[in-house]
Amino acid sequence: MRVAAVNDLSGFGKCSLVADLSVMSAMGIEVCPVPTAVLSAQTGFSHYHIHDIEDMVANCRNDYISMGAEFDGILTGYIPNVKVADDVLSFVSSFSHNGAVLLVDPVMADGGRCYSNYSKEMHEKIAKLSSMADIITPNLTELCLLAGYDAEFAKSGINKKEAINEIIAIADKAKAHDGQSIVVTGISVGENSICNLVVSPGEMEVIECSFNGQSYSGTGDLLAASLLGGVLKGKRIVDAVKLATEFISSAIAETSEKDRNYGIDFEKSLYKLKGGKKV
Ligand code: PXL
Repeated sequence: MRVAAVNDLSGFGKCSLVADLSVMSAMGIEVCPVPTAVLSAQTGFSHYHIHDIEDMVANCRNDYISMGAEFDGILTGYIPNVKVADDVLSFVSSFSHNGAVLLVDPVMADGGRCYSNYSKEMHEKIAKLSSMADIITPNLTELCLLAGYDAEFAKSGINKKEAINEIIAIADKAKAHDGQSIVVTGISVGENSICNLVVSPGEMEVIECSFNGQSYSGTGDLLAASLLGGVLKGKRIVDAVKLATEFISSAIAETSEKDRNYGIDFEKSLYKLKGGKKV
């Protein structure tokens, strides 16, 4: 099994390619990193630099075409700008064939707030990319943006279980084609509980777990990588999300860091994805 992980490399934040490589390698999957950007730290930190590697995705695409490379899965995540977004669209068009599973994490926003690189043009590119995907993994803010729904909804009014029905309706609007599965990540359902919602052809499930009130960097990336890994290993989407949720909850329980920007101590919980025992 081989996955192209089209994502950024951030020195601090335990997100993006750090999550993709760690998680899917632990699951026995070869990961080819296709860096969209190199950052000193993820953009939630007050000091960070984005290094310009604008031609990297296009160069990877050209070289992999020359090599005749094939992928069983493609995961896309953070995209820094419109030029790279166009190259990611071309990369995906070139390699999402022969049954390759395309998972798009439409990284744009969180907690009702858009990331610093968000713009109308970026929105259009990410919406186009999402429309090509077999699976998308938006958080609630990103789901609202994709569905053309007021992102204010993600800031307020979600602390109630009744809101789940409204979120299912928004997911239906965001769905680009009948075969698409949407996994809405990190929905808060009360003070001590959080859930991931799966809206998939023929199945719908709310997967709930306990919540310590902190929203850590990289958890969306860890979920996307373990979900794609699980699906490539033959799991149903619901079962793959259950395993991913258990992995992330266990990692949060092991986390001593208080600053959300540094991410979670997932290393000690990777054994759960391997189906092994704690070491
Ligand atoms: O985890 C999402 C993400 C990925 N990559 C970068 C980010 C963020 C969220 O802030 O800044 C660089």
